[in-house]
Amino acid sequence: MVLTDNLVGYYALDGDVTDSTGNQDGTNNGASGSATGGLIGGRYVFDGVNDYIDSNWNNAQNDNKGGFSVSLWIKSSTSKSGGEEYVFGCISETGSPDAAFGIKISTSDYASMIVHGTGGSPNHEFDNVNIIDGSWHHLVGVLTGTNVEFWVDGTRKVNAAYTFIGNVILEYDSFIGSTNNRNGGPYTNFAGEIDEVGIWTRQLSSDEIAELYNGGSGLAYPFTGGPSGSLDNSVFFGGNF
Ligand SMILES: [Ca+2]
Ligand SMILES: [Ca+2]
Repeated sequence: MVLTDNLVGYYALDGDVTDSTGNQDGTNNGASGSATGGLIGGRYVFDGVNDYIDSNWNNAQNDNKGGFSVSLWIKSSTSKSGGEEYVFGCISETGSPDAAFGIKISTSDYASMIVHGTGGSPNHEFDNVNIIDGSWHHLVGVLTGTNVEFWVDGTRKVNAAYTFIGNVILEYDSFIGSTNNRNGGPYTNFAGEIDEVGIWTRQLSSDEIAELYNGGSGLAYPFTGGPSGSLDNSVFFGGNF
């Protein structure tokens, strides 16, 4: 397994919103991009009012609960005490309550993740560590097939068994810098900077998340410069694993 396996969208945000995988380029709606100033290369700056990037990625045909991961970096020094702000997400219309997946900042300025399954079930919602400090932070949300994981700066802060009963079908485009509210536009926009957004239709392993975090330096697509490079682990470790 290599990091590019099941990578369905990667937005380096180096002054444009192209998808490095070639699957679907994003569409920028007001955010300000540049070729420099990011964690790796450039990044986009969001005003917290109406800026967002439509990833143009959706997955209406699949239950993402079976395996799904989103990795991104954020930087902000603007307190969210006036209202939570999404940095990535989609709220679907399938089922009641709606399916949803989101990474956001709570009103306590905590990194947070939310997952809804369809069909009437409890939310998974996780507050964690305060990250509104003007520095870059790595956030990864993972659905493993049985558990929800939330990683902050290379550490798994949450590992909780699913309690919801339904599917996590993301039938509309996921947004970067906000969340898509039932295909009705952005909801709770983010004020700050976002860089290196990746979407996988599988679980990322702890080793892979460590590679992406890379001691706080990040790892540029196509992920050939990390601790174990792009080598398949079965080859790297001599096929014993
Ligand atoms: Ca970048
Ligand atoms: Ca604006």
